[in-house]
Amino acid sequence: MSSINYAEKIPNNVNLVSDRTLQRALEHWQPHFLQWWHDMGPSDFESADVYLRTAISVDAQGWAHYGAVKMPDYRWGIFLADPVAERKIGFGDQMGAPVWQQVPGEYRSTLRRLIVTQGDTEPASVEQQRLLGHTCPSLYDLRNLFQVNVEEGRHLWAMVYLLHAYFGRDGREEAEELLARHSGDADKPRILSTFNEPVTDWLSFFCFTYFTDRDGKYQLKSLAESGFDPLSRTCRFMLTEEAHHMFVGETGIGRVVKRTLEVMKELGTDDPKRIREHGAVDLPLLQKYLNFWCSSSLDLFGNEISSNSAANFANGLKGRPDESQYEDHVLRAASFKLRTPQGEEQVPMLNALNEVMRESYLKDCEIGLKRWNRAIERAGSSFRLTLPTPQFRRSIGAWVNQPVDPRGNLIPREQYEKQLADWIPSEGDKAFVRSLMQKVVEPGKMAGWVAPPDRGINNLPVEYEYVKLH
Ligand code: BYC
Repeated sequence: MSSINYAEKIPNNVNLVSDRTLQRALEHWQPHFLQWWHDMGPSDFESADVYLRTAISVDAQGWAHYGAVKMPDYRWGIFLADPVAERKIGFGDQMGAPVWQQVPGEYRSTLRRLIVTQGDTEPASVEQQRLLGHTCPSLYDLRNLFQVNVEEGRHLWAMVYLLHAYFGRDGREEAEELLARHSGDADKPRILSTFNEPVTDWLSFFCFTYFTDRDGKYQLKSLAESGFDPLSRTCRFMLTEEAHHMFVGETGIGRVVKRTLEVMKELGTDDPKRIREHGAVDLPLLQKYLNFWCSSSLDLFGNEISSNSAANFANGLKGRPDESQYEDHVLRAASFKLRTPQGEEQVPMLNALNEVMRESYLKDCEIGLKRWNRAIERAGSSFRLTLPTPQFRRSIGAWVNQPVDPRGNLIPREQYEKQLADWIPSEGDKAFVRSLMQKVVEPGKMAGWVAPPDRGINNLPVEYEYVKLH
């Protein structure tokens, strides 16, 4: 077990004290990070005591330590999963060779780009969620939001550590840039599209943590396979934290469904207008939010055909999630059947790995849908929530700007434009959802559009005062 030394300015299990230059570089970056947190992190809750989980060691028992913390005092640190003895590269043309403890010169810029792209999403999500605290549906939810936020901050630290420790001066410059780009900024936006979308209501937050954090899970899993061992170990530990973020999404949407079903039963109707008048989210409206966030998150896998992904795999930099479940780890002879607007094409598997990942991601997304639909079915409604087809509303790749409906049919563009407001939230839908977003901060009380959770955090009751506001 690697334990974390909390006496140090930057908690870590990478023996930071032994490298004074690195320690000084990170200590120089730390106040910039704190200033960014103050300027761009959760607004107006700096003096609140939040019941947060902090990692105190990286093994299964010790990584989650709970206690009341003011967010600016959160101990953001650098934690890597324990090394695997004699680990070998598990895929690509160098399969079986020992993993690298240093960055191979020929892969330096590619690895830096991958780490920067990953790192950029972490502070971006905190910025996107900056104002949500003001409309929290309960203290339980407020605490979960802040837990997600501080951990995204820690994930930024994880990537900044790699940049500082392994990429010299350009790594340090990239670390500064990670604090200089901002979500939705006209001049310096975040790198990936979804991370510039506003997340201004809690329905979007639940969808974001369900769909977008799940992209995080898949990308981190594929980087956890990397032949660059420090990146692999970093991502392995990040995945333990990521699971909670998706839990927030899955149970959040589940609680919205539950509350809607209660209102439907109470009113004896599934008429969206009546349900909205009663202050709940009708199921067709929820479907629109799922369509929006799922399709946006699908873009995060990149182009269907990508020479980047082929090279990353062949060179051992980025594998497939759970690489060991596959039989062929080289893929030089394999091909993939790809659906394009022009018809089906047989393409080299190596070039189609973004699509392979997108497909397995979508399968994972189905899990929550099944659970929510079971609840809907049990309540006697014939409505079913679905995922949009991956060809719907794509802004990258073979299907970019193609008029495809959520079921995957290519339809006349005019019809598509007209119907889009039936498939993703219209301005009116968004205004309605915003009208539901009223702050509820009495311990144990919930906003009327969402059911209480089944249980509280860390065996505490739901009524516990998870955030003490001052
Ligand atoms: N928006 O060859 P292609 C998370 C760029 S989420 C804008 O298809 P490739 C989290 C692409 O970067 C996980 N640009 O790309 C979740 C490339 O540009 P360059 C984040 C896009 O390399 C919630 C160019 O288009 N981690 O952790 O095969 C909260 C050519 O595209 C987009 C990662 O993404 C887009 N949607 O694949 C907090 C892992 N898509 O490089 C956190 C690291 C593509 O030619 N990143 N482009 O200038 C990667 O593995 C890859 O960069 C991508 C793209 C999978 C993103």
